Amino acid sequence: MTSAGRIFSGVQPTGNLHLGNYLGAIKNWVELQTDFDCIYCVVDLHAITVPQEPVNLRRSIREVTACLIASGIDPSRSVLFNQSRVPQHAELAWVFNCVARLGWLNRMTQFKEKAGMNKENATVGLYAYPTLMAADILCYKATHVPVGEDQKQHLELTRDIALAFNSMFDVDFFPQPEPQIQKTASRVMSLRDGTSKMSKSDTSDATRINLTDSVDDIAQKIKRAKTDPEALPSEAEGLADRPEARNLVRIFSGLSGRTESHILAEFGGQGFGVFKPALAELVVDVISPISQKMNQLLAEPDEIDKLLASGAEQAYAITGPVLEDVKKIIGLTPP
Ligand code: AQP
Repeated sequence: MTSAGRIFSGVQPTGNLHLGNYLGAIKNWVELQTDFDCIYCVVDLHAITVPQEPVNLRRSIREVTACLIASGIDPSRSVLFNQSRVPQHAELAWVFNCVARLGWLNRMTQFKEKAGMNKENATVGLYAYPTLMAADILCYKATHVPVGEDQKQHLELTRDIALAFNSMFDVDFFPQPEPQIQKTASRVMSLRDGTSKMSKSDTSDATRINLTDSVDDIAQKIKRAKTDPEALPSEAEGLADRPEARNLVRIFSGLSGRTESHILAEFGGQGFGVFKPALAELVVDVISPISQKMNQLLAEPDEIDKLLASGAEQAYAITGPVLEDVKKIIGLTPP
């Protein structure tokens, strides 16, 4: 490895990727390719922790792959594949299910959020999601993991599992992966509710900007985005109790690379009738080239499948030996 370290990160093929995925993860992943040895995974085994229609899942795996490539993930520089093609993820997850304690998983807030009121009906897979995530990271002995706010707790658990494994078997085998904090990390919120995150699985398409949206869709969604009747403030503090306004300003900031203060110095005192069209123009400038490239890629689905197969081979070259060592360490195979 000649790089600053090895990055692992993943995205679920649970629907169209949106502006939240782009600003919160993918944009950063593209930049990380310069300094790190990067492994990017379409985490289809995570996707099935909640019910998926097989036809949609199959389509989403290709779409998400096309979207990552169109956004700038370069399969000749980074390893790009879908998780289910590399069996060591699931195999190591089982080993970790036998290392992690129920008490550790009981503390995971994402399970509580995703299972909602009907916890008894949630799948065992949704509950064990964090041990699979630990396996994803550690079967590559990744040193750095880009994490959003919502994944910090899972990364902590990954570190605990690595330590527990090393201590149970008295080895120094798994590294302690470090969170890779994004310079521009921010949570993109729903266009209809500034207090809940923009999400692929939100039933209302009006809540998000998909990376596949047309110019007209983008303009309409931003025009109809919930706001308040006040003009924009001239300073960032003025956004404190205005979640919808803050969200739009943050999206502007994430896409333009300008600070919130800088943006408010320009738009402060003006209404959304001025700000929204400027934001729509910016979103279109960033997203249109991505959706065009994505459509070109999706016109040749076999090529996407070939790329995924080739990425899986590269991934397997790393995970195969790691799992052989794990099996020796725990006594499943001769030393
Ligand atoms: N709204 C968001 N703002 C910032 N970052 C976000 N991410 C997702 N939504 C936002 C980041 O995108 C990466 C991939 O996420 P994921 O698809 O694996 O899972 P998720 O976080 O559960 O995303 P969704 O859209 O909400 O999917 P569903 O609806 O299927 O659960 C992660 O790094 C995530 O932080």
